[in-house]
Amino acid sequence: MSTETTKKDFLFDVQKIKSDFPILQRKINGHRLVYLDSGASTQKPIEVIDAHTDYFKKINSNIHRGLHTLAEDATNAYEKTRSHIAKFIGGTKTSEIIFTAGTTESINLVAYTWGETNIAEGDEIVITDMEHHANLVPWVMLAKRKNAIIKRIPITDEGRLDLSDIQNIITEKTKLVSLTHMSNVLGTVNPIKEIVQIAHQKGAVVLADGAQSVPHMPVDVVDLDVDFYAFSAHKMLGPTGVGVLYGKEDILDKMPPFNMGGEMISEVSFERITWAELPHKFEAGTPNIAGVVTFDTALTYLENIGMENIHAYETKLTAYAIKKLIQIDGLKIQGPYNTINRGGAVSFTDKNLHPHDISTFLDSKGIAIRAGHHCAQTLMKRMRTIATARASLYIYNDEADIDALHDELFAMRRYFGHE
Ligand code: C6P
Repeated sequence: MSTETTKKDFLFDVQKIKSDFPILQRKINGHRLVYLDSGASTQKPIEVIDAHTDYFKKINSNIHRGLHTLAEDATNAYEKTRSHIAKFIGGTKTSEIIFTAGTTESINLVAYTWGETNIAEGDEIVITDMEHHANLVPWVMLAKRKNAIIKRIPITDEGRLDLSDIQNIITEKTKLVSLTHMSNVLGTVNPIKEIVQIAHQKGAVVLADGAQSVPHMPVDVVDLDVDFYAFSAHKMLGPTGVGVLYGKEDILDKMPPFNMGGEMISEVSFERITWAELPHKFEAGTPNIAGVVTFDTALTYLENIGMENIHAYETKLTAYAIKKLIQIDGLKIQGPYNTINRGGAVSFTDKNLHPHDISTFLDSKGIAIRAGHHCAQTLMKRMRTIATARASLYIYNDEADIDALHDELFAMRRYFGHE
């Protein structure tokens, strides 16, 4: 993580940041685009868009194979991103950074390799009541295959983890604790470090789903002491189809490979096949080279602002959003009302209107939010709702965007006769 730009000396010039994102100039249904769906995927600054084009204009080639200049340039650019990520998440070894297609694939990789070899009948896998399907379905299916047991850390009505019974939930039988660092629905930031300590005392490994945290706050996986950490480039200004799995080297070393094919082997004969060194053992075939190379520019863009500054700015903007939304009659925020250990995913329900109708109305005014179950159906059930509307914030949002959301929600209630 770059510490050159400190919290104190950085002026968060959101207008300048906005001007870096060409898509924000677009009109939607005749209105200025107010993009409040960054939890689903963020927009891309011009630097990232140009880096993608430049890759194809200047260095396009396959990696780790060719001996010609282009192949070397592409390999170096690809590996440069790996080193950059290793620094970005706390100074890990590059052998511990595996490129995948996204958070979903990163978690599936662990479930199908570590999970298949380490989970046996009667073992316990602990998740929480606020997981995205990406961190729930692979474990439920693994448990079914192995006759293992899924246990859940419950949540409070406020939308925080309820750790009051944690010593009975994580036990000596627990092999894995897999939980989200930040909820994509509630915005809650979970105490990963505390949970890692408890899990390690009981001999369990911990996977944290960082899809919603790495883009918004400084994350140091070494300090957190997690065993696995997963995230996606497209939620942090980078391209789609690129994800990261961080894993501790000693654990990755013992895991079998995930996909079989080219580049993940050392020697192949009909009698015996040996695997490539880390991290290549887990990167079979031709990866998304252009995407990985482009991701480097996204990381630099974020570092130039500084993750501390991003976190501080978004916390202030989240507080403003909550303050404005609670002024609207009939609207309920689903998730913590204060911004302590809370990110900028702000879900809400309206006592009269379905979230899909809210989203459609807002879209007619140029405002993009997400509505639905947010790939968290079990969480919806716990919240006693079938869906929520969700505004999710990022570095290019400002108070004017929140005001637009507030004013149109207010107008919407009047329009539907629910003043
Ligand atoms: N959440 C949202 O709108 P992928 O699709 O693999 O990049 O990320 C999956 C994922 C995993 N964990 C969490 C906490 C997530 O929020 C997501 C993606 C998006 O909330 C799309 S459903």
